[in-house]
Amino acid sequence: MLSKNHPRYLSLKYRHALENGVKSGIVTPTGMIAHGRGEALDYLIGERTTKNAMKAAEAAAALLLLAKRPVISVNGNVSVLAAEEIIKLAKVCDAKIEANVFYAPAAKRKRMIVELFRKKGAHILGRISDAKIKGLSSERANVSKEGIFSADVVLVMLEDGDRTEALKKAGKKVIAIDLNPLSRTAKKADITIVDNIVRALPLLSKKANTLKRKNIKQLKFIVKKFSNKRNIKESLKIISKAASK
Ligand code: PTJ
Repeated sequence: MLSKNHPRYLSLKYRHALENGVKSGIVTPTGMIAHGRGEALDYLIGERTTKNAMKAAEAAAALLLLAKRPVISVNGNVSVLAAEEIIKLAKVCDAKIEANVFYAPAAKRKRMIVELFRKKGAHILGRISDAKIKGLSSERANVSKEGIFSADVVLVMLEDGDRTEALKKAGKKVIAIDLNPLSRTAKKADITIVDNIVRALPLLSKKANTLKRKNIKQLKFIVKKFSNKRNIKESLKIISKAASK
């Protein structure tokens, strides 16, 4: 019998959560495809957090602590895989959480996400979309004025597409968690953590808790010395090394 921390056991647990999410409608059926893509890439990085991802997580935690209006954006997949870890991170970084999805029926699915978080004791934004992010034609454009619209730092995950670019054009800093270092999201973000969200989110909370002892100057230094381009290159090296073994 597999232990509860064994990657195979966890992988079945997450698949099951997503399957149930698709049945209830909170997860879009395409979410299963996104998850499969993630599983394949996770396998290539050894289903563990690399040193490289740790460096990115440290810079991301520093940026979240420096932010004045940080927002964590959650969609269907993220909600069923890691709602509790999101709530913990939001508390540590004093961030808002907002439901934002790509696939229809967007309003209904966002309501379900808000409800899922409410049941876990967290009030999140997304039920009301009273602002738009310019340059986006998808549902992702519809946001909350007090949330993503006025955020200075946005944490995004489990998505690819043009949103990161649009958020950056709107003057925001973007942190992404993405197992694919070559996705548009990963390449356009200011800081990309190439890791599985189920490991990266608790790591971010841990790093933020530790970095809370640092002053603004020290936090700024951590962010400044981080290069996303270099970090992505390193992640690609890890993947190609695994693939050539
Ligand atoms: O709930 P919605 O409507 O917003 O739909 C969301 C999905 C996930 C369906 C949508 O955004 C989508 O299709 O995403 P993509 O284009 O498949 O991109 C998802 C990215 O996340 C890919 O680069 C995957 O490798 C990556 N990914 C998948 N699972 C994980 C992951 N990254 C980190 N942790 C994971 N567990």
